[in-house]
Amino acid sequence: MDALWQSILDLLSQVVIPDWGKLIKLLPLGLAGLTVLWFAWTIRRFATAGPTRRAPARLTPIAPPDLHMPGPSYAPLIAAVGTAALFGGLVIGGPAVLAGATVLVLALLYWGAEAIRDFERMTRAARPETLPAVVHAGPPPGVHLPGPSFRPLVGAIGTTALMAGLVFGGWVLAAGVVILVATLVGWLVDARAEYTKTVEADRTGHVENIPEPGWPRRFFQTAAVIFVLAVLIQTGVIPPRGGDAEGASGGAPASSAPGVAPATSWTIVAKGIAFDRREIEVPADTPFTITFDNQDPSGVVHDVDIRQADKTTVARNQEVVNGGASGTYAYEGLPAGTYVFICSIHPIPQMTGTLTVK
Ligand SMILES: [Cu+2]
Repeated sequence: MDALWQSILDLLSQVVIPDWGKLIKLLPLGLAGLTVLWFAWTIRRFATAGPTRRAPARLTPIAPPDLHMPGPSYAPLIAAVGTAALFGGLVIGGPAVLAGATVLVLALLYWGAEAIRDFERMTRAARPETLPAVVHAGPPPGVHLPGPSFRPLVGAIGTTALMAGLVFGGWVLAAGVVILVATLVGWLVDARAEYTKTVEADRTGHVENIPEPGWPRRFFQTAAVIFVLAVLIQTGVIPPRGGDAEGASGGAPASSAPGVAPATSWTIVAKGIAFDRREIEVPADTPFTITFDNQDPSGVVHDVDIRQADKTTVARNQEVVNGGASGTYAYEGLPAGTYVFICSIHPIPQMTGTLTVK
């Protein structure tokens, strides 16, 4: 009897004190089963649903007479393929980007062509045989339109030159100011001429436009020459004072060069994008200094680097000094030999000198 009772208790304990760990593991399975059951039930409902519509059968849509419905088109599908190609290209990178972009552009062009064709067909259908001829010879009476003018275009170019001048400073800025001022003066001249015509109209009762301008070719040419010259001077390709500057500042040190005595401190002045001396001499393996005075306008920076005689291999590198400032460069000693000292910003003859180390 006891054994029977015990077996009943064991059986009940399975239900009363369940093994939660095992049951929780069954939860996803249970949910999946429920989902499958729900789908099965839904599919069955659809399969067995009878006709539920009581209204009359749906009519085939017919657009009202004035409305045009575009026909079916593959363009959106093709454009989607093109977009996918572009994104694929972006993922793969390299030439695939170009290929993807090409596919997309072609797809959009196709879409555009289709739309234009559609539009033209529609307008052709809607257009009456003859259009009413409404051709105005000019503006309505009482309205005066000024004639065409190149001033806004030229003004934009002048402003661009001025902005470039603000960025690069110095001579480019001067050129920008000159070009813009010339533009604005020309604009004022035009405005004055128009005003004169308006005053004249008080007498005659009719406003005449100032003569139609031709292409301002001479202005463009002059402005281009001024701007290019300024850029060349600014970059040091052309010395601002021409040949006489080279003769004055370049000739004198050259003639006194043989008399240069070795020293451990030197002073070099930079002016007009040129060094004032082109020969210095220092003792071998001895530190030396160069006091560098940049007398060019602010924004025109120079430095004094030391390079091997090939003018390319850097031996000692220095920071730049801004125009209007001066500084002292300290150099570590160099082995005996011939070097050049050079401005790395303007590696031109006027900013290159010989450094003899003895
Ligand atoms: Cu320089």
